[in-house]
Amino acid sequence: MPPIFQTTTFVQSSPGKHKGYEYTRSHNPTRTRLEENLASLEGAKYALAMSSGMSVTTLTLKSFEEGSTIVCGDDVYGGTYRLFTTVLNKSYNFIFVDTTDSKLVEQTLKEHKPALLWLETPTNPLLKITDIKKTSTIAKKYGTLVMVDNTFMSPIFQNPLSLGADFVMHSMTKYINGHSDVVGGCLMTNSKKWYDKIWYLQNAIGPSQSPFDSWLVLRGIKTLSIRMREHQRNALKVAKFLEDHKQVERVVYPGLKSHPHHKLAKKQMSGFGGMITFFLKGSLRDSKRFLSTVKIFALAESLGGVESLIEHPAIMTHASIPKKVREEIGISDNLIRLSVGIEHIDDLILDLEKAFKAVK
Ligand code: P1T
Repeated sequence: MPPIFQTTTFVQSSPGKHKGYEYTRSHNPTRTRLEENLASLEGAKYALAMSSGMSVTTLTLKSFEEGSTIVCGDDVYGGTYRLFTTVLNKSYNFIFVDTTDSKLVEQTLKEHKPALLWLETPTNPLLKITDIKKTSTIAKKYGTLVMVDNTFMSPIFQNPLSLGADFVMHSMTKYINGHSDVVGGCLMTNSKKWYDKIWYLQNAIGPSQSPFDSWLVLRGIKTLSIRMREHQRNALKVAKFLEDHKQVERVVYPGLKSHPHHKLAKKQMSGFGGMITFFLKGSLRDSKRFLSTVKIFALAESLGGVESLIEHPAIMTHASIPKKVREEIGISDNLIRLSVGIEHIDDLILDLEKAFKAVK
């Protein structure tokens, strides 16, 4: 097993002459092991492991010249939206568009010639799917680089670099680690130039992943593939249960034929993942009642751990998006998001059944 190099610094043979490692903010052997593993999972040449998904987002953006234009999908994790619209908007111009509409993407790129196109696919929480290959081809025409936040699929079900993207990121907090005990993020790319730029910022600014957390993530990755298989197996059953339920207005799961991008999902992903979004028939009060009744689905932010989680995006993960914008894109008060874990399926269904009864 890889040892944890739980040290901040490394002895040098003579001043300025180190033996491969110098200081843990710059490099650490346990983190290097993790980064090699992450690169291999995404079929990338380079990977960086940082202390959160948000650090990866920040440093990637910071590696672009100030004043650059960034085009971003209109449905992204609330924290990404908050970072772009309240912090990084002082240095960059952001344009939000529905990236599932490739004509609209082409029009926007043609007009604004952005430096970067930021895609989340499937999106959080509406599970919209963007055609990575088609969009990356369009982006190349206009000299725009493409980032895909691949958190929801994990490297097991989708590999954006192979579809033409320039960068991939994950919140490792989610599926990659999988045990809800580490906050972390990673970036993968085939470009030495961009890897060097972003590593420089990681070292200069400081959000490098700690040795212990790197070790935990390495341990989590050992079961990533079987966890993803089980997440998906349970999620498909839960999605079908919800689709048949008369108290449900609509279910969104890429593995259902009713998903508007189901065909694209089948083409671009090798699985559908464990995330489900559904619209409960009823009011905000009913949603709250539902969320407070479930027991096996833990009411908490985050996703991708072995335990099932449930949450209310409008109040929780996406609260930093103004209500008007939320309503425009469809994050309504009766929208509930599930991260389906790997518990016994009967327990999960029974838990949801009880919550539906409580609302009735
Ligand atoms: O939480 P952190 O590791 O910093 O990752 C941020 C992040 C980035 N990208 C996506 C798609 C995400 O879902 C997240 C974090 N999301 C949640 C905490 C959540 O409950 O949706």
